[in-house]
Amino acid sequence: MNIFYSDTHFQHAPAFEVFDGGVRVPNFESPERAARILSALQKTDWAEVHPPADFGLDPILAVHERGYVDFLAAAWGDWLAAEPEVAGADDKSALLPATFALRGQAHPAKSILGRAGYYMMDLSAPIVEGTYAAALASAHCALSAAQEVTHASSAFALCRPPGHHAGRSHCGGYCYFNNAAIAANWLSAHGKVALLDIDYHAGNGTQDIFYERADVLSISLHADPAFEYPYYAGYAEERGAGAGLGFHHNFPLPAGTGDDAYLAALNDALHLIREFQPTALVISAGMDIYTDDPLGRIHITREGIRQIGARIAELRLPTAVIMEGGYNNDALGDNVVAFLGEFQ
Ligand code: OKP
Ligand code: ZN
Repeated sequence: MNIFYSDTHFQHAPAFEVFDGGVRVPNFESPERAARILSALQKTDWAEVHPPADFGLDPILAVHERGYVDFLAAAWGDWLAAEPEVAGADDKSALLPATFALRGQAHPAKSILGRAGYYMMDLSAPIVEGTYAAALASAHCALSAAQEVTHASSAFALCRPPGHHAGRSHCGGYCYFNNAAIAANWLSAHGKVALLDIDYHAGNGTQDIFYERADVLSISLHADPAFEYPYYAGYAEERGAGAGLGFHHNFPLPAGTGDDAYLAALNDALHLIREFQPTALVISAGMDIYTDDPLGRIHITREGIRQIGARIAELRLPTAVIMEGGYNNDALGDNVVAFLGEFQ
């Protein structure tokens, strides 16, 4: 299987994120994650690692609003140039605003902090010097995997930073460009596409991007947003709108969900995909469903992860697997290998 990976991700390494209660914690979405996945793949006899091709900005601008892309590109320089808010408050280690726009009443802001608060959904997407370069390389890994499955049965994009919380015009939850959505949109020029998100967290960004489209079926299995991040999207009654009504599906799962209940929900999702008859499949592959994940509260075993891979592979669709979350670094590489091994 061809794997698309870029070292550029190392340039994105924010030292911290902010948890509920305003607590600064070391960023869970660390460069080590990709290093662990890469080294586990290199130990197999079926993974061939390649750098991504350069697709430029056009396939990204087909998914994300121009103003948002411009913001990401300029954010770091603008942040360094901005005056500190109060004398002494001059920690410039990451751009992270403290005021967020309500989209219903947001006067266009010119200052860097105003734009940051408009384009960010939370305190989990700090911008540092290398964020834009890493996000761009990550999107190009996803596009390379998409291109690969126009002639191969499967490919893996070892994306970092991840993407599924990034919407048309916002970042959040460690995500800046929505890699899987960019790949699915690129593939949609060739026929109908299904995007299945198995990350532990609801893929609110992907939901936002495809909500009114009927040519991309988007499905997300995740912890119920009634108790889990991202709280404001991912409920079962959200099923698309306009032409896209009926082409988005959420499967919220209770805390403590184990392999059997997960696989039952997955079967329902796979049934929807079969009925849709797509020409290609994109998987948002988050390994934070794993039972020992520090951010997760469901209990999928490694054998469960392997079975999830096996059932998806049984669809026999050209499949681009896009890396999303997964924060148990010791288990992450083996979990990815268990999942991907089923696509051989
Ligand atoms: C990204 B992905 C709440 C903190 C939330 C953001 C989690 C982002 C997950 N206590 N932090 O879907 O794996
Ligand atoms: Zn996640």
